[in-house]
Amino acid sequence: MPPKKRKADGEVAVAGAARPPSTSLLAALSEAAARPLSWRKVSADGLDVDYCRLLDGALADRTLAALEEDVDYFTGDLAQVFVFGKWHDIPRQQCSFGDAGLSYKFSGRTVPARPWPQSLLALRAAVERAAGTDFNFVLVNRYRSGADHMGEHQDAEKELDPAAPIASLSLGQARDFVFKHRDARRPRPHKRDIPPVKILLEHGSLLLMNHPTNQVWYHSLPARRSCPGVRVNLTFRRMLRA
Ligand SMILES: O=C(O)CCC(=O)C(=O)O
Repeated sequence: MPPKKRKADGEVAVAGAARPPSTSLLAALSEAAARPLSWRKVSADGLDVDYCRLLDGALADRTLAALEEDVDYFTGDLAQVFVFGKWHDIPRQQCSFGDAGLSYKFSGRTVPARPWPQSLLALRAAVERAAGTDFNFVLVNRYRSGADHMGEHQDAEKELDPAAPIASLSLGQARDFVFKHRDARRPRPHKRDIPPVKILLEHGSLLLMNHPTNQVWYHSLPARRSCPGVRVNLTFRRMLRA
């Protein structure tokens, strides 16, 4: 493996700059997206999501290996959040890529989009074909172990195009993804007893969060000590330009 470039805090290396992905991986991703997919619909009050296995085990393994080689994650300020008056390291690794000039506000941070590396362009094309829509930004989250997690939140920022789904591709360790209705989080007497919806996100799976899911439901990826393996998740998004 070639040595990784040294970077200043907060700076992110451009993934894939050193070595382009093999043409066979690019071709296999394009073939995978052209196959008929078997979708499962999950719906509840204001929740509308679709789930399928986009990549088979072998292709998901190769894609994960390419991303592990190519992608460098944020360090320094961009790897921290300000909560209850203190800075904390985020409990996972994160970086983002997108079309020129785009950025995304997340956990009180403005996350800049780095230029798309080739491997992620191929993955984006496969996800776009499966989802039937186009995306201009991706947030990549890497969970080093079952202790890494993401707390309850909504992806309802104003720069997200509400008409486009958020497409979440998962690689590596399977982990539970939990949706919670906004009214189930309210204090009594406004609280409604709506059960959470849990979906296991498997290696190579694609989850589409369709409108109005993100306005009505919160989602999280809870810590799971029984799931020690590395997991990489990519949420492809369509951002509106200011
Ligand atoms: O890793 C996951 O599946 C969760 C990602 C997520 O919630 C997000 O990017 O907003």
